[in-house]
Amino acid sequence: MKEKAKSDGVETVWDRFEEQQPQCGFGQLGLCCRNCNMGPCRIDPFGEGPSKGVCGATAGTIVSRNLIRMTAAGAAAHSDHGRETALVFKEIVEGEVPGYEIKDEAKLNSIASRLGVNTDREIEEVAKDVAEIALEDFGKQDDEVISFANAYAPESLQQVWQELDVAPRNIDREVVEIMHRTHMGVDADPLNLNLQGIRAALGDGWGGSLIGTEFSDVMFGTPEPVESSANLGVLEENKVNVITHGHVPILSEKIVEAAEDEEMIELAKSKGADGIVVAGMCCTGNEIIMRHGIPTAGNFLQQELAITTGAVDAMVVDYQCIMPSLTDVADCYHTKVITTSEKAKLPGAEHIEFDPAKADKIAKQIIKTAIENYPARKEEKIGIPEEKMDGVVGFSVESIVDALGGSLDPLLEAIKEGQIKGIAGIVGCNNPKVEHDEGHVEVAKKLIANDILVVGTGCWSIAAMKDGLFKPEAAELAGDGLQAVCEQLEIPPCLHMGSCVDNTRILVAVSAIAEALGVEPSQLPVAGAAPEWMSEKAVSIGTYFVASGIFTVLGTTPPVLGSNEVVKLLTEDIEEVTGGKFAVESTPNEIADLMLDHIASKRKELLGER
Ligand code: SF4
Ligand code: MSK
Repeated sequence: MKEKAKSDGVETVWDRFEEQQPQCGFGQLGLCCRNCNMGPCRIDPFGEGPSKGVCGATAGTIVSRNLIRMTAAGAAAHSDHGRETALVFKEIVEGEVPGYEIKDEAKLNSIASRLGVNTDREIEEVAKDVAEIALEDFGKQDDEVISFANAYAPESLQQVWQELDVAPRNIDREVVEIMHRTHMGVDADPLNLNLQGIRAALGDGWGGSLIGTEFSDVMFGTPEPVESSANLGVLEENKVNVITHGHVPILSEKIVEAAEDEEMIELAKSKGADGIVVAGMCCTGNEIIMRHGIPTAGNFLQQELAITTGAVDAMVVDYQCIMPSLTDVADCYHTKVITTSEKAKLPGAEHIEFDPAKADKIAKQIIKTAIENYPARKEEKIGIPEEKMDGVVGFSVESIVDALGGSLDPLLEAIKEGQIKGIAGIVGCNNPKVEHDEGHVEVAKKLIANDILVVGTGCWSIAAMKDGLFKPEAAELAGDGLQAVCEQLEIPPCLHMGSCVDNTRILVAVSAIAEALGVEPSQLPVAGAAPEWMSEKAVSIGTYFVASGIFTVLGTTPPVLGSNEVVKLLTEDIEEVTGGKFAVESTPNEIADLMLDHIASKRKELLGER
């Protein structure tokens, strides 16, 4: 597809990446500050030029401020998504959004029970209280930990947070406080700055993102195993192809329904098409593949290539991870790029603003726009690759427990016996700094070969699926122990747990395992990796995992190397307090080795293995 792009005269992310070389060294090291207009200031990493900004800020201060501003942006993105989900949920309860309903009452009751809400009432009453508590977590003004973190995080973890004074008090406040503290002349202490970064990240993982996941399950159903397929080959030449790209399931759920509407199918036929294909991309794709088995066209680095097939009649985007270049690429074909959120508009795109109160009508309008664009295809530019891969997805914590026969015990037993040596979470994006999908796939393969059960989310999931790692037969690539468990349970050795906000499913699973074993999450043979991360959300995700006791390996280097003090804090010192820490490794082999070593050392401590 890169070659097709070239011959069609389309510029892609890889071309622009080349044009940016060499990228700014100060930026790579985190040593540039432009937080006030006495700057911009740069610190000389070789110690020959300036060692302080105009205001006197040191490398440690500047690197820390830059890093936690990344965390703030990532936490804000996730949590704003979570808030939107919670607001629609509240509107369901108030009867203001007729297109939506409470689909999973059992999940709602289980959330309510965790929050201490009385469930022995009409479901609407329960829902009202749960919605109120969630929204309070975004706006309360006291200093107590947010209710969702309090209800979901293990007691031992919460104690650590209290001791460090990093328990999140309000999801939004922690983000705002980062912006305050990093303003010129406020917080200059690297440790203090990074602690606030941790607090905001915890507000994301155990707050905003968690609310996003849990309420989406209640409204759209908790995922269960379902077969589907992934890669650009899921597009069909003779059908109207609609791609939904971004992160929020609120609209894409309705687009899936609208595309199945007889009236829409008839309209597509009247334009000469055989039907309508809806395919996902990035995490909107993950949301609809997990719940409905809707195929996924690709992950982050494939968004431009999808349009390059010449067969995408509409690319419908909500927000996050949407390249502004999409409209330039679409100009070379007939594709309509449709923006739907007031928060995320693209010059050159058609804007059809989404309103949950008119969800069905708007979803139909979008599908209709795609259908009407079908006859505008440029025949000579159509070229859909054949590649697509099948697999089983839909592994929520609930469905994993179901697959295990109703309790975690068989998994715990397999871990204790050594059939499964440990669990690894692989998450995150694509990044043109590394070969597309290679890190994701190779790390996963090495881990399963060493009897590590792999779970993951985001663009990792799409990479793993395209490589066949979600097929039950992929168990053949696993070590003998893991292979036997997979065959017995009829599951693949790599499990798709959802979108980026659904990393909270991994937090919940790890917490449940720790509690079942009576240990802290940091004592478990568990490790995480983000081999190809690029987004600020990944900074927040990595930080909340580390602050929750998980060893996390990054495959692309964060902009922190300009300060040894900050590097030491994140890769060494933090382990003494939270039990988790970061590491950075660039090759998939070494990423996997670090995770394997960590898991082996935890097994030794926990189970006395040699
Ligand atoms: Fe320079 Fe300090 Fe202003 Fe940053 S805050 S731009 S280091 S003077
Ligand atoms: S979509 S945040 S590129 S995983 Fe969630 Fe993929 Fe990363 Fe976006």
